[in-house]
Amino acid sequence: MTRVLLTGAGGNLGKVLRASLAGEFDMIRLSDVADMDPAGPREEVVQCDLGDAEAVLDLVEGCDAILHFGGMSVENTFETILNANIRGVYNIYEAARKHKVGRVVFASSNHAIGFHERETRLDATAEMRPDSMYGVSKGFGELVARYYFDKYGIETASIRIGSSFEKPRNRRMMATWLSFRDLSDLVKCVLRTDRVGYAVVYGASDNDETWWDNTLTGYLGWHPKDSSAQFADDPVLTSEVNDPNDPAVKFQGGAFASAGHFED
Ligand code: 15L
Repeated sequence: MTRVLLTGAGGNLGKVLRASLAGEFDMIRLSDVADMDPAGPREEVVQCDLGDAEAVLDLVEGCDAILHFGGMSVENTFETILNANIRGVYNIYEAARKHKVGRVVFASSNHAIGFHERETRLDATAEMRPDSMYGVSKGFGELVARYYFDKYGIETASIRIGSSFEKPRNRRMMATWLSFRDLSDLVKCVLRTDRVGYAVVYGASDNDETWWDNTLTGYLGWHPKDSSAQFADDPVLTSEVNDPNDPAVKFQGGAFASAGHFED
C-alpha cells in the first residue's frame, strides 16, 4: 500500500488520520470539499466534491488504497446526504473499479445500527437498523462495498465508528467512545493485513460498557488499547441523569434515534 487516498481529510477524523499516517506511505492524497492545510512532504492536496463523478475518477487515479472518510458525518437534508454520501460512495467505488484499487476503508457509522436497543450485543452479522437518513446512507455505503467485493473483488473494511472524539461527551459515549489512537491503529491494521475480504468492524475502544462484538473480524489483528474508563469520574458524565425509557437512552444511536425527521 504505497499510494493512499484519504477523503474527508479536512474533517475531524480526517485531520486525525492525516497526522497519524504522515510518512507511512510513498504518497497520501488528501481530499475534501472544504479547504485543507497545504501539502507537506509526500502529500498531495486535492479539493473535490464527492458527488462529482468525473472529479472523483481523477481523484482516485494512481492510488492503491482508499480511506473513505468523506461525506456528511451527521444528519442533514436528503439532498445533502444524497450528494455527499449516496452519490459520493458510489462514485468512489466506481472509480476504484475503473482504476483497479484493491482495498478500501469505509468510515461507516454506528448509526447504521442505531435502532438496536442497548441491551442487545451486536456482531458483524447484525441486522442494519438505521436511526436516521444519515444512518441509511451509511448502510447504503456498506452494501455498495459488499457488492463491489462480491462482484469485483475490491476489499473493504466498513468501520461502524462509535464516537471518536478526544473524550466521551456524555454517558452514552462511555460505551461508544473510540480513541484517536485506536482509530488510527485500526486503519493501519486494515491496510497491513494480507487479506481483508469484506469486513464489518465496530469502531469502539476497549470500553468497560460495550454493546459490540468484533470476534468475527479478529483476523484483522486489531486490539484497541484505550478505554473510556479513564473518564468515568468526569463531572460532565457523573452529573448526567437519564430516563431509561427515553429513546435516546433506550437505543444505541442515542439522540439520532430520538430526533424527529430532519426536514418537516
Ligand atoms: C457519528 O456517526 C457522527 O459522525 C459523530 O458526530 C457522532 O455523533 C457519533 O456518530 C456518535 O454516535 O456519537
